[in-house]
Amino acid sequence: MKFNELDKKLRVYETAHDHCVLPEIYIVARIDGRCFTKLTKEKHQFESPYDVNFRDMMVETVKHLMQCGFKVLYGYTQSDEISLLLDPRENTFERKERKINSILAGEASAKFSLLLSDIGAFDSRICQLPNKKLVIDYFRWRNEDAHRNALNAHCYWSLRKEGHSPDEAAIALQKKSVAEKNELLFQKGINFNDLPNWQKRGVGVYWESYEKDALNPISGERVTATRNRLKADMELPMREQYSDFVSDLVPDFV
Ligand SMILES: Nc1nc2c(ncn2[C@@H]2O[C@H](COP(=O)(O)OP(=O)(O)O)[C@@H](O)[C@H]2O)c(=O)[nH]1
Ligand SMILES: [Mg+2]
Repeated sequence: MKFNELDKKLRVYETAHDHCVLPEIYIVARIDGRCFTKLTKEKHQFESPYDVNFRDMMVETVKHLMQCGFKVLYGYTQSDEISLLLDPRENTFERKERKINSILAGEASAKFSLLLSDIGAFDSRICQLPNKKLVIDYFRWRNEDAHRNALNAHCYWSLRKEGHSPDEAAIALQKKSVAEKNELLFQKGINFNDLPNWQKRGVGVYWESYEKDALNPISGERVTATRNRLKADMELPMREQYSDFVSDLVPDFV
């Protein structure tokens, strides 16, 4: 068979299910570490429940994803996951879902592996959100998830560090309410309210503008130029204030 015939015959199998996200649908990608339970506790001994080096590697990975070819308005990370809000006008690769997912998973895996000096792989999935309210609720959901995980993880690891087995610690927490978990920590000298906010709320990454001294190359005059840089925010607000904060970052369609 000639190349042209083969090309025509086989191309359809490659492209027929190449779904494009429709215009005016917001795209949020969630990139998640693959088998990171094993990676953080067996292959590498990161501090449990929270490790500052691990957090910083995740933040660096978010920053890399925000500069790898897509226009990303907001990045958010908690635990081993990253959420990215793409600019709604983003049209790279005609908004092909497979292309966006494979590039983001590949770039995240490459960056994180370099930082770790070992293999750390990520998957990626896209949420197609039809309105701004849902985008705000999406980020609120991940923010609340971080909060809930922080309470559970601190309780679990305080029991483990006292010598309880994984099963004993899990069973002890199974039927406890939020108030009882707070009390459990308090009895062990930990006030949940005083724990670092990045653990309870996650870390947000967004663009900020700043003034930079520069030299006009033609006139030689000193001028100030406005530049953009990424800011990692470890003190995110929570609840309604977080929804308002996200709302300010999400553009309306015009
Ligand atoms: N030791 C440690 N583990 C972490 C940290 N952040 C996230 N993890 C772990 O990463 C895993 C993320 O959960 P999940 O994605 O459901 O598990 P996976 O399917 O094994 O990747 C959990 O086991 C967390 O305990 C950290 O700062 N320190
Ligand atoms: Mg994971």
